[in-house]
Amino acid sequence: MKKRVFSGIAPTGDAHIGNYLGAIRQWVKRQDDFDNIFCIVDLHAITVSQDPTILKAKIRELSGLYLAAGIDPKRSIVFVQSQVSAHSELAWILNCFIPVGWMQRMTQFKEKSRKRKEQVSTGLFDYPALMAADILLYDTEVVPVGDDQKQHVELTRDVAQRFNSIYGQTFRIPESLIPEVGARIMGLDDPTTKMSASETAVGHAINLLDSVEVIQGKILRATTDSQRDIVFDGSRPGIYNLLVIYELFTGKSRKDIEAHFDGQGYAALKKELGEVVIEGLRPLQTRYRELTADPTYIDSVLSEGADRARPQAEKTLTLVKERVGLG
Ligand code: ATP
Ligand code: LTN
Repeated sequence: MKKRVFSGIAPTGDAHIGNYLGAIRQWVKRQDDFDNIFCIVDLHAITVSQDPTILKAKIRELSGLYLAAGIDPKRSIVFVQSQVSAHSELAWILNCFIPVGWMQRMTQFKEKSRKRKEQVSTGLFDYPALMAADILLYDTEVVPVGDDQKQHVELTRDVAQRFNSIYGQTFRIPESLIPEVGARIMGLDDPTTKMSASETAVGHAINLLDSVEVIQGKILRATTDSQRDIVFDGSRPGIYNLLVIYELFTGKSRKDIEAHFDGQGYAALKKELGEVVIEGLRPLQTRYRELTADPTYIDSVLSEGADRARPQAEKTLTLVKERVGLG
């Protein structure tokens, strides 16, 4: 029996190379090692305000990107979170077992609420309870995510343990799986902040569907420093981030990369990095265009995915309700 994997991405903004290198590419690489469920977490998307027409389109776009990146719907379940109502139901129940103090410690909430000028929703605060429900519904053992989600997986473990200690063994305790390199790709405009879909500055992120010209332009304008050496030095975040992206797209060793750029300037690095990223994304972009040429294909994959996920989720939900004494 393979271990169960569950992971997801919110269909907010444009998917970027941080999502790809930190999450999607890892899922694809280890697709055969696990029994996978990959979700498009649209209920998480509405924790911040969304335009309905755009949200609907982004759900299909992100699904298409999962498939174009190599997620095979025959080997992995791909579905949209809101199509399986057990996610919302279990999130409510788990809410009742999560002390407010745990939620208040979540750094993602603190950062997101600090940045937002408009009102912060209760949903944004409660985001980790819904994520815990996603994971716990499917007896998940492994949650492959970027570095920023580690704390949410910890909270998931804590609430699962708490529930189990009150009601007896109900949930399996999951673990996060975080890549050694690429778990935290930084913004090109500001290499001290994580590349993020909700950051709207034009030069911030390389999006997976960006054109050749846009990718080149963003990399050429990336923030660096006033030094010269092209070496992996964590204390120089701009150059370090560009080199990590280069490393991940080429698969070359750090030693070889440093030797390759020895004596060259930042302009040479940026030019070559642009080419490497463009070539690295080309197969995904081509496949994306092929897949989306048939407008019904993605919806059929999603509907089949939800049909496969639903019975598993309902089984867990029924057990939980019984344990709690509901109904
Ligand atoms: P938002 O800022 O709107 O929350 P995001 O760009 O951070 O969005 P998420 O939907 O939160 O993206 O993340 C989806 C997956 O991609 C998660 O596994 C997350 O850890 C990973 N991820 C997101 N940003 C990065 C990044 N900069 N580097 C590596 N992994 C990332
Ligand atoms: N919060 C995650 C997205 C997410 C997720 C999940 C990831 C929602 N539910 C379950 C793994 C497992 C994020 O990346 N922002």
